[in-house]
Amino acid sequence: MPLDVKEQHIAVFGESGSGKTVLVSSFFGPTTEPASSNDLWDLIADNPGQGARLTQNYLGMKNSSKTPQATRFMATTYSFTVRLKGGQNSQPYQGLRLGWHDYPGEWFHEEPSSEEEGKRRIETFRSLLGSDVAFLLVDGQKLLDNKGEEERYLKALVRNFRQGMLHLQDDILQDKGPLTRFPRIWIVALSKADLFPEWNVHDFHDLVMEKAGEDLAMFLETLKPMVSAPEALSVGEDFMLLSSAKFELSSAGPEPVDIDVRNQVGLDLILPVAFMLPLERIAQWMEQTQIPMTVLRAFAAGAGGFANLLTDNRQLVESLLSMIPRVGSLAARAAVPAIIDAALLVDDRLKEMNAQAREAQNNLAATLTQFKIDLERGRAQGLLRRRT
Ligand SMILES: Nc1nc2c(ncn2[C@@H]2O[C@H](COP(=O)(O)OP(=O)(O)O)[C@@H](O)[C@H]2O)c(=O)[nH]1
Ligand SMILES: [Mg+2]
Repeated sequence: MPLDVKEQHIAVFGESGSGKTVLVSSFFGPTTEPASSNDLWDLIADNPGQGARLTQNYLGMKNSSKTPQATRFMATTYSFTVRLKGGQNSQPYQGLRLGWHDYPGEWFHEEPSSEEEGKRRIETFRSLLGSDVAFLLVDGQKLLDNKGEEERYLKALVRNFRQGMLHLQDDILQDKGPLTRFPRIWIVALSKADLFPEWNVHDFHDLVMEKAGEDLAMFLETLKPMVSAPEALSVGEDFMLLSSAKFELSSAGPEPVDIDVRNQVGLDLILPVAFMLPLERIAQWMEQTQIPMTVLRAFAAGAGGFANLLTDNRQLVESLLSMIPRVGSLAARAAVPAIIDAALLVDDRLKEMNAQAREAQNNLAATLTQFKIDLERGRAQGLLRRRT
């Protein structure tokens, strides 16, 4: 019997060599090891062949310090399910599904080799539209290679992303006009953060904004005409640090001499970011702007439906539920405090709810409140910087 799952998609943009394949391998690989078992859920690769390949990549790094084979130009979509443990029959979902879409950076500055390839790019790109969250990877190695003149790399990177978007704009939009469903949170993520052991996310943020802040602002301007309610777009407001493993390099060559896969940074924040950050952002947008309900609803379809699982206050649940499907702006205004409460639950209340959910073996609520706790932890540890 197929599981009833809640689905969420992320899009990962990064140039060749920026660490995309290693990232997804290190995200999935450890979950296949008995030592890493999670008390609330198992992570499953929906395509077994894909799961086997990722595991192989991971074990190659772990046991032989061997990095995965380069896959230039290849866009790949992975599908994972967070399968909740225990009989969850009374619950609305038995699992959470994460669609993970890799976009190779070359697509942005190299012409397709054939018409067929061009078509495939557009098709693949369309899958982007189902994502709420996009990651723009900044390659830590390239940052290091350009030490002292980081703007050279950073500006070129952001410009390439922007050019690519401009290029595909017509094909994606066709004559549909601005899109309601579109990634609205673009997180700037440093890959290979182990190369900067002394950095926290604010150091990274400051460098990016100082050297390429204008370019990010231009990227935002490029995206605006593509979406309805462009006020509901966060580009360059969220930052994070990622390291798939600690790589020890030698001066002899590019091959690492040791890869310590136990030393990961930020990978455990990917699920919380995918599933909880959009919900939190809805609350912020509702609070500060007049964003049309159609837009919030489309966005909420991904994230907001969770809100009712996060609180036991009936009234709050009802106002949330009524807000998300179809109400007009007046009622929505009235519901604002409620959704904000649910999405911005903090500290003690959150921990209390998490404990209650675990106690009651409500693994869905326990997982979602845990994700929220994880986001707070990520912030406190200086790994995640969210829009304020
Ligand atoms: N220091 C460090 N190096 C990494 C990390 N992830 C990847 N690398 C290096 O970057 C290379 C390219 O990574 P890969 O995932 O294949 O890049 P892709 O082309 O974006 O898929 C790897 O072979 C590693 O040498 C990381 O977390 N830390
Ligand atoms: Mg790759």
